[in-house]
Amino acid sequence: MKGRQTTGSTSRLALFGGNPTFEAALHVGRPNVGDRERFARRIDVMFDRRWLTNNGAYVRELESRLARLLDVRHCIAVCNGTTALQIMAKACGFDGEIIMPSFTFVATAHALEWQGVTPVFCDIDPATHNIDPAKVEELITSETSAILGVHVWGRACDVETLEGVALRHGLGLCFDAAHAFACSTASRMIGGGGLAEAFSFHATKFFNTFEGGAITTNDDQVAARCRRMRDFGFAGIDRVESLGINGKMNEASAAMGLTNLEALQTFIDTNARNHRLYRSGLEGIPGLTLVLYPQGEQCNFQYVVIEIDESTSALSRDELQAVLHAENVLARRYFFPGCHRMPPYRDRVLQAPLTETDRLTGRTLALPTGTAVTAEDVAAVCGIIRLAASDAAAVRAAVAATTAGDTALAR
Ligand code: T4K
Repeated sequence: MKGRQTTGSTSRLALFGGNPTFEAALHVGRPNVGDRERFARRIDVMFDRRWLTNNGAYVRELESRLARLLDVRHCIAVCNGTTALQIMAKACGFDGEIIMPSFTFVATAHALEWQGVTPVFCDIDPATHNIDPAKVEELITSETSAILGVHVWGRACDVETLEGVALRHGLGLCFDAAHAFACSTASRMIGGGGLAEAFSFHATKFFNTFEGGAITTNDDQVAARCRRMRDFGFAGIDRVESLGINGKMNEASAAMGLTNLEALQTFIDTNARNHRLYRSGLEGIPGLTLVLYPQGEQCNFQYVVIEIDESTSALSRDELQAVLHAENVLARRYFFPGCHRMPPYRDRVLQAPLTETDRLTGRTLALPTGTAVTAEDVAAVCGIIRLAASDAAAVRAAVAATTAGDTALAR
């Protein structure tokens, strides 16, 4: 453990001048790293082959392993999750408007906006944090080309109902599965839903290729278009068949992916253990609930997210975050303030109120997990939260004083 246990009186909290529990920052998403020697050996082979990118042997091996794991016909590896979303939307022929949730990482909206497709934000179901299919229908206009669901925290959208809506209105359907690698829904691996799904393998994701991502699909034509578009539109030497971009995954990234795949179960087990420990460590704190994962499904437990209901909690989400940051626990407010409140979207008129989204963005806090976070670390984080909640009035006053001090300094 990198820190000490924070128990006893709140005066021990760093907010009141005590030493931070953690000497070094405890991040929400330190990268999970598989066997370094195996990775180094793969890199040696890569140099021997003198093949560094552009559909190399490691990329092809990774794609076929991922397709098998996700039980899907095609997997197209790309350089990051944002590019995966862009290529997916373009390859599916989407234009005009796409209905998507605002409660997601801003990359989901940016990927569409960047290529001239307008994101139309839909409210979420507060029980699942995912796009509310009942609210999708009222946003459909003559400009709508598709619905983009996001499997937030790795918990699947209501795929079946969204499929029904898409079918009724002749719309495309695809998914941002950036959080949902190695998760299942209705006992099927996420990856084969809608026309296509887009994954992120960013360093902070539970499975990473440094930077990277993939598009998965069961549609042969969508797959062929994605492959072409990833490589400038080339369909053969000197033969460009469509608009394209450079979305290629390099061989070092694919080598990292192959190495991390070998350690996947360890990553999942560690995340599951941490989640279990947070669950017991935070039990019974009024107003605080831990986001749970569906029983009986495969799950990566990538995110440990707490929801703080200010009407029953002694401290607000932001007060709790201030306490944790003072202890060097860098909890994150994913996905505050919601895409619709960020530029360039915030000046636009909403087509429908985002009441549940606005409520949720004020309540969620992501806590550190992953293989860099030990059981002792989790116990210490839970101890800080419990201690802060036990003397909320003093904590609230200290946070207010710190904030007032910061404001005065800024002037
Ligand atoms: N769709 C969704 C739903 C997504 O969540 C994302 C990405 C995307 C699409 C786009 O996929 P990519 O194009 O990124 O592949 C992070 C990640 O950068 C982002 O990938 C992720 N979602 C998002 C939820 O979280 P930040 O701004 O919080 O990243 P950053 O770099 O501050 O990292 C988070 C923590 O991890 C920090 O506290 C520091 C620590 N860290 C980070 C890196 C990069 C490390 O310890 N080591 C590292 O190497 O967005």
